[in-house]
Amino acid sequence: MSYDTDNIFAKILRGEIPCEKLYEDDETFVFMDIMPRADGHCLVIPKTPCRNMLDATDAQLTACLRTVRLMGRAVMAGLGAGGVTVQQFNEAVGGQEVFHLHYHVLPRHEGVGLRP
Ligand code: DGP
Repeated sequence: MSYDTDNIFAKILRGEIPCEKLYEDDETFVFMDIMPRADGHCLVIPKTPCRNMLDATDAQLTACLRTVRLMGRAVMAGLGAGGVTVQQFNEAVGGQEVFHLHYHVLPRHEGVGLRP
């Protein structure tokens, strides 16, 4: 499967679509999910083209997971979350809707389920 340079997250990276940015470094970018399933639900993406985890380089995976860990620690400390759920989907059959690699970081609180 190829990478579509017109996917929504590529447009966000190019600044063509607005987003609520939380963090960026040389390799990754983090912004709020437009349809949050938990308070503080954000998305971690690589800045370089990558369709999903199946075509990611080791460097892209390492950079993304380092940022996922950073955001996980941040929501535990900053939002008082009791835990963090990390989700990642590959291809339409696997639940992927936007075809630029992304990790969902979902802050969790005791007794509070994820919204649909
Ligand atoms: P999935 O590929 O299944 O992981 O779902 C894509 C996620 O991206 C979904 O939680 C909603 C979010 N999303 C889709 N379009 C936009 C957008 O334009 N802006 C932002 N911030 N999030 C989006």
